[in-house]
Amino acid sequence: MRDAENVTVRLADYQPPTYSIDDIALVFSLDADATLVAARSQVRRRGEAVAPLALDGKRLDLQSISIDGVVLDGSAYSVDPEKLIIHAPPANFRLELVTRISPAANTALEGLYMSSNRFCTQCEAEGFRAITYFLDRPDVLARYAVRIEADKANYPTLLSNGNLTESGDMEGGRHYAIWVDPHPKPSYLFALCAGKYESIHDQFATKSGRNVALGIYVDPGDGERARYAMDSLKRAMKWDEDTFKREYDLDLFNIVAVRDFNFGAMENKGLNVFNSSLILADAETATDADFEAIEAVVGHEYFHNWTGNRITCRDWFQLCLKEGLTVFREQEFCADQRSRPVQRIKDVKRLRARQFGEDAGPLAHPVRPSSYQKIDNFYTATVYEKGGEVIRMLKRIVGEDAFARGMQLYFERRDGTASTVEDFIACFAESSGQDLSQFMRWYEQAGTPAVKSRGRYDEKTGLYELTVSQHIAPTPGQAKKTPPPIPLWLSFIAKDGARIAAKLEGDTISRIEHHLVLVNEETTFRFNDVLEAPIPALLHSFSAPVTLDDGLSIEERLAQMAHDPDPFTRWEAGQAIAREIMLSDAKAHAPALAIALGRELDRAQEDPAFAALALRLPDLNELILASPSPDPEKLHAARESLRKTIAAAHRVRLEAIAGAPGELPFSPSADAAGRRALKSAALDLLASLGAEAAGVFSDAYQNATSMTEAAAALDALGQSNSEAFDDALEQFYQRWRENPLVIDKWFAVQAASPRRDALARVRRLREHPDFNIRNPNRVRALAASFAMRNPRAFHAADGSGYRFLADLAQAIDPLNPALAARLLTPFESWKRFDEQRQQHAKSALEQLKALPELSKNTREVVERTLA
Ligand code: 0A1
Ligand code: ZN
Repeated sequence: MRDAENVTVRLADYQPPTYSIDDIALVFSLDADATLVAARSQVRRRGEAVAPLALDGKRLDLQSISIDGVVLDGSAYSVDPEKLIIHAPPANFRLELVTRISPAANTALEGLYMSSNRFCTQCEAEGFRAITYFLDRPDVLARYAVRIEADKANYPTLLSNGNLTESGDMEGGRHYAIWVDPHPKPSYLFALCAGKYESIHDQFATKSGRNVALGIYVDPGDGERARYAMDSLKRAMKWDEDTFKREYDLDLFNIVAVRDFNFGAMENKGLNVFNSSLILADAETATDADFEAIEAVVGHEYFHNWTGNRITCRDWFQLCLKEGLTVFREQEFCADQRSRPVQRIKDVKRLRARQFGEDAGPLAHPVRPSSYQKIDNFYTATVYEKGGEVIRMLKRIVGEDAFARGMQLYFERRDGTASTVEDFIACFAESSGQDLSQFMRWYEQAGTPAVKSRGRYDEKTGLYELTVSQHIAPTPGQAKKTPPPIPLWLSFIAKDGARIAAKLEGDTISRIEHHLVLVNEETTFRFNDVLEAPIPALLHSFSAPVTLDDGLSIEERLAQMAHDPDPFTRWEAGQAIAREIMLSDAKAHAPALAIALGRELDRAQEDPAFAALALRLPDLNELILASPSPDPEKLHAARESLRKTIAAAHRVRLEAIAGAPGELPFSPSADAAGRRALKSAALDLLASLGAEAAGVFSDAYQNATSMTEAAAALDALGQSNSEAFDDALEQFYQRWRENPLVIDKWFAVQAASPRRDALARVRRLREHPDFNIRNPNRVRALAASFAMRNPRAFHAADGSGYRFLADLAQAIDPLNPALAARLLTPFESWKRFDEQRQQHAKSALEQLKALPELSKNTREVVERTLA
């Protein structure tokens, strides 16, 4: 069935609901092809006047409807594909509905669906309406009681939110379970899972002495692989108590891992549902990045219990209220579990890789968008990652104490409510006594501020003047911008690395660190008593999500690399030199950078994880974004040439690192992972030497004692054009063919390999018997790896990469619109390229746009990208 016309929803049109539903009792009679859902809701009108009740619904087959026990006459209500409207209901009544749905036919993976013969739900954002008619909006909070009935042999485990109050057998080999969630919640947090699982169990004693039973449910045979997730969960629970004074509030907390899932994971109350890729890990099959992601996402979903579930969003425009804040909490958790500076650099890399491009293209939108067609399309890097940065800046601007007090005020005051960004910010205005109205611009304006700074030092007077300006380029629908407050965490060093104290005009003492806020378009900060020419670092720990043109010379950046006290600044100085060399063909500086990176190698044993980051140059996507008229071929060549200079200069040492035996027994600890990261970085650099270094990679592959090492060696073989790549791939496939998560890696490493035959390879892989268009992980392993990690092939001048992606999205769209729409986001950069590429991208997008049956999700993305 064709979707209804696209309708734009606007924040400015928000109206509170005219009815509330305080309690809902659901009975699920589970059957893969025909599940019956009986819903009994207690409905209450909020206003005086009689008003129609419009309930949301989609793909539902209404079997019966009654009010207070009386079956409704056909004239009392009407049904269309998206609504059930009861024309004149009483003020307070019991509504009973029975709907029939088909989980087996649900390929969209939204609502109730099947994954490997297990039932599973995904209700955020608007999936509950595919289960029953309801006020499916986050500001309607109800208490849920859920009875699940199913065949006992096929579906022995029956799970839902809250606490299990009863279970037992029924006639005909069926059984039931009743789950009651005492906490009122919006429908998007509803969950149900049923099937055959293996489970692992543990316990957590909360600070106040409550004992929480923890369970993780996975496919039979996978139980042991969930241990790291369980360990992460317990650490997250403890951390939230220690850091934010937040305790868990139910007697049990369950996680279910599913193989088919559109996103990473979902924070349903007491019953988190996870993509299995973010639960399952063991020494042999998971990379360190997998372990890190599991820790981060298990933490993220758990932290939602307070930031999202107990305090939820009034409407979907407020999505960042839960997501930005929870990303911030997740990042802080990971920083505390591992190395704070390394975590910060990784978070910045991710922000730059995903969000800066979004902010600079046709899909740019504010952290709090003001309109949307399909909210599914707004689970973006801007809402999540930039949303997290906004919280980090808020903390910098109000200060640690006021931030901590503001958070406690928020938790206390807003608990149990559906809130807005304004409600949140008000807590910090109160705790800090600051006027935060200008800060709201971070939520309202799209676009990455471009900050420019220039310093002038007067040796005679010891005066240093630093002029800092900001500018945000126009974004779709926002031609004019007003300056947001930009926190600058600033300090100075001298050429020899000594820290330089300076007295800010108006201040009484000299300081070695300055916490400033740029509130205007341009400000000159004056510093006195400056004894030497200072090299300024303005964004310690990347204190604001901006681009910075600080005009420093290569020599000054080299001094920062060697000496700046802030690890982020040291790392960034190296990246900036590399960018300059690659973008402006400043090849003459390549040897100097190679020497500086040699020093990183010298001290690599102190902090191998940091050295690994320093050795990785900005990737091609970053260069494309930073280049006014990007030519992917040229940029790739410039990057390879610089990598080659560095690799050749340090070949012996890099080979020694790459060839060092793996550590056994395996440990996923940050330290061990850091040593493996250095090894991977060495392999990656050596890959620039081409097939001549292939022996090192083959050896590294054969001798690998962990998936991290094996994957890094494969990746290097893929880059190096060596024929050994195919042999290793075949070996890898034969070894892991029964493990879908590892086979995802097999697809991904090939799709990301920057070889001349990349496109032919991904085309062959699309036809591979293990490729499955219905499994989002497999689709992303092929398509997202190709479009996002292989920019040279994706942006091929003949448009072949664009056509591949558009064709695949077209095939997926009728099955899974949310996935298809998301796959297309790499097109966001199309307008930055030359005429020929633009034509190809445009025609690929127009081919999609012309499809009459295109889903609302994909249509919105295509139209916004083309606009
Ligand atoms: N709230 C989840 C993300 C999520 C969003 C939408 C989904 O389905 C359409 C699924 C998950 C999180 O932040 O982890
Ligand atoms: Zn989230």
